Amino acid sequence: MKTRITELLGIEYPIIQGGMAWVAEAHLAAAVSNAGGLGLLGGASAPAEVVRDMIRQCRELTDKPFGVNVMLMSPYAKDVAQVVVEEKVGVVTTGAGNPGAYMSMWKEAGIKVIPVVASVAHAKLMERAGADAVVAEGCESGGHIGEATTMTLVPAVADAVGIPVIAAGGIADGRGMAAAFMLGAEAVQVGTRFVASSEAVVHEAYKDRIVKAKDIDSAVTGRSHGHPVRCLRNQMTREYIRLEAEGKGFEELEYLTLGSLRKAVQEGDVTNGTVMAGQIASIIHEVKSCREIVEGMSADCERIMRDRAERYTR
Ligand code: TUI
Repeated sequence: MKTRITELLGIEYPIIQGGMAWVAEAHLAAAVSNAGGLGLLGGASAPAEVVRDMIRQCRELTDKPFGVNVMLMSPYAKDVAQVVVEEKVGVVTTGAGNPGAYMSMWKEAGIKVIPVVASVAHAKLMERAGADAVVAEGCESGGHIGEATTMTLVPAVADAVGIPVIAAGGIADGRGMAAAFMLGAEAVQVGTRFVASSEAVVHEAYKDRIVKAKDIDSAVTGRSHGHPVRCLRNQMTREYIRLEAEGKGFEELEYLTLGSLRKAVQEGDVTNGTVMAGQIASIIHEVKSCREIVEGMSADCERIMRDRAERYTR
């Protein structure tokens, strides 16, 4: 499949792996890139030197293009922003904020910059600031989310900007990918589906929780204090949501989630840890290799787009 995104990034399939905190490390990113998509390393809240090591490790594992996600709420964001320049990373995506302060530095270094946006206003701002593309991320996504759904955000952003749009949030198979293309996207960013991949260095209990998730298992914590995070329901989310209903604020609630994503991803504590995952977890029924995911999604997407066109236009 050829789109402006496959051309821009020099990749075979228009599939980008989300830069997920604690999950998007070198093995996963390299596996996605080796499969023909774009792997991303998640800077998350890691110190800059840890991100530098991840970049160097990823280079050992693939000679294909890969990128780094800079999480702008990180206390180390400024240093990570510098490291991607020093390490000559080809592609940077950003999340959870406005990357305006780093834009000229990255563009001067020849980096392709793709901010994740959750609104039309932010997408327009990023286009004016020189972004090469945007990821329009709907609130079906796991982790830190905005308000709009993928179904409404993607066409609205596609209408509002001239740069290519990558759809994210609720996409885990060829049907979702085809739907995103119908909404005006030229690639998809996929998170949860890659967490449940054989190459993801994630505790088996976390993968199993995704594989067993039902449609109603998704919860959002932190809406009351303006830091909404989507994850799978468990003891932690029940307690969090109960305390939120009692009117507890961000500071009081933060202790519940401190280190809790790492606890789930690395220790497999899916009861008290934070199991970030998108709503689409419920259609994921087995762990697959990154190659199976990338090739399977693309093949199904192409077939669906061809078949449906014939079915509805006869
Ligand atoms: O960043 C994400 N998802 C994330 S980051 C993350 S680490 C974290 N953990 C706990 C609490 C908070 C963060 C886990 N998941 N997705 C990209 C994304 N960006 N979604 C929404 C946004 C966003 C929101 C507001 C982007 C920009 C924005 O405001 C723009 C502005 O002008 O400030």
